[in-house]
Amino acid sequence: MTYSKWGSTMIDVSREKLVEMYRKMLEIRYFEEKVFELYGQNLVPGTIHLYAGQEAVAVGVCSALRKEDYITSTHRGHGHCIAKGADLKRVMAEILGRKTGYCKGKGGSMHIADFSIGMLGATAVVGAGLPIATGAALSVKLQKTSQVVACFFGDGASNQGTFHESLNMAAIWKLPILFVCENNLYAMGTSQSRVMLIENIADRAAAYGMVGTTIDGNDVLAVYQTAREAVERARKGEGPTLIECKTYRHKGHSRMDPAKYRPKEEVEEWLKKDPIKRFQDRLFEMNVLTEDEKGEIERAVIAEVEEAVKFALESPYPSPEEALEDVYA
Ligand SMILES: Cc1ncc(C[n+]2csc(CCOP(=O)(O)OP(=O)(O)O)c2C)c(N)n1
Ligand SMILES: [Mg+2]
Repeated sequence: MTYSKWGSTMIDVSREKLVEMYRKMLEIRYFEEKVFELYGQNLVPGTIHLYAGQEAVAVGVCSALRKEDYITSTHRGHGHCIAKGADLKRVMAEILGRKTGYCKGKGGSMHIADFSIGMLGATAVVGAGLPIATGAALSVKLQKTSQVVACFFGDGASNQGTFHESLNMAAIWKLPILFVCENNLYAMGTSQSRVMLIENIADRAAAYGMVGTTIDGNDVLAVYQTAREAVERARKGEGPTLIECKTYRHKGHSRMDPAKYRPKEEVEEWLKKDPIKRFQDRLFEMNVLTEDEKGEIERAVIAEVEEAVKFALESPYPSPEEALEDVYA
């Protein structure tokens, strides 16, 4: 075991696990860069919301989960899917609208789900993941399995009614759930300070009698350690936790949004806190990673993403006759 210092806490985590976390974060980053490039080439039908910059949240949380545990996602969901172990090829194929994708190319970026790895789905409706996650956690409790649920959502979603209803229900029923708020300071072009009088969204946990904590969402070990503690409490029947991760998206809200509403100094400051660079420096310091190993990992990840792109581009589009298949409403 390697012991890594996080704040005043020592985390017991193996070298393999640390490298795996680093690799997953890189996978998400390269994947998103590729999606951005493909979008620019007009190969992505619909819109996209990129996760680059927020990798430490998805990877930190999902690294504390088991395969059978559940997650719910958002419109910015590629990172959650990848962190939970989705097949890069099928994710890319879905984003490019191809038949080999998770929804046979008919759902696109915001509808990817993979029940075989506990990924209950992305959703275009802001705040819609919260009641789904709460329902999943209730089912876990009633069936007495030892699973837990991690529910990802944004700062904007925390102003929706679904947030308040879900947190209250989860608290009174002591459901095994982690409410993971990715506070990237903006909901589209609206900064948090324009729509909330509080600075820390985790303060809202107290209103439901729930444990709440605000952490550095760009420090993957901080996220991992906090998620582990919340998972442990959830598995013991001690109920939900609200974890607010302060983070920042590198790109605009969606498509080609240049995000001109963000002050230049703010962007620069957050780019310096890039979660991947920070983790990489930490791994060098801890002697977990060498320059050679870093290069090897990068090459392997780039090859894997390129393979996913090739697979997607070589896959056919669904045929018009299939348009109404698998449609439930
Ligand atoms: C119910 C609903 N209202 C409004 C929208 C339009 N919309 C899409 S994303 C978004 C902002 C969401 O912000 P946040 O929850 O902070 O997530 P982020 O985009 O920052 O990841 C809005 C308002 C929507 N999709 N669904
Ligand atoms: Mg936001």
